[in-house]
Amino acid sequence: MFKGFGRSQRASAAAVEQPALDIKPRHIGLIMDGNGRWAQKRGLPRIAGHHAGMLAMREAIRACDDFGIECVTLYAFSTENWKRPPAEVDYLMRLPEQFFRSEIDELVRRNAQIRFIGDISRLPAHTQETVRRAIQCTQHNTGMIVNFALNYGGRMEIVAAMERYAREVMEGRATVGQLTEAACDRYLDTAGLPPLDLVIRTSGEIRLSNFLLWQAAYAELWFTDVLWPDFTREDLYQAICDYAKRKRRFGAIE
Ligand code: V0D
Repeated sequence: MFKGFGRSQRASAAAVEQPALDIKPRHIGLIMDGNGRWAQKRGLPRIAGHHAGMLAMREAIRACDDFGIECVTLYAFSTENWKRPPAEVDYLMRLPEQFFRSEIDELVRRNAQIRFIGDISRLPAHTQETVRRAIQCTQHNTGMIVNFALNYGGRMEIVAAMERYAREVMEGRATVGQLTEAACDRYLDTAGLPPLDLVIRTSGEIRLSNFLLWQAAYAELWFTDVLWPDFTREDLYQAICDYAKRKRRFGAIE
């Protein structure tokens, strides 16, 4: 069985390459693309692809934790996804409940903390309820942060940050002319999370699609043609190894 490397920092004999324990991303962003195409290829409805995608996501969360990643941000629903057929949006909005029901025990056992970014207030009431429950169940946990991007858009997040700043100026709690990049970080939804080190996108598209725009400024980007439901911990391991290789090369010339 493939084990990769975990918090105990042991390497598996099955790993062909020596895992790079020295350089490891702290925060990984996942763009889980290709669920619809995966289903289409099998003559299944798109929602079957989303369900398979959820299972792949469960495995990716486990693998991140086993590999000792501090934080993973999962792009589960973008502000653009509202344009999909209503029945599909409806199904997607029920996935948090499904996931919560089957996974919360394991996440609590793993000491994982669930967080969210994006405009939760526009989600259906039952989805918001699940989100709140997931936060509540795990808020005191100190292990890996599992951060769901729900109704999230990078530009919208930056606009909201500017609004927060403007409000602080109006209320006399901030001064114009003293804004720094570090201060901007604190107005974003990702405030308090480790810096984003690696963005992984599946399904062959080579773009960010409004995901963590500000945060991705210095992140490594890793793309694969694998469709999200087919993404395994071996793929994740490959991405993490490639990340370490790039960083090591960088270190050599710096
Ligand atoms: C579909 C692949 C888990 C990408 C993963 C509402 C798209 C499966 C959640 C989830 C979705 C959200 C909150 C939570 C627990 C689980 C989820 C959506 C879509 C959009 F607290 N999977 N998942 N949410 N998909």
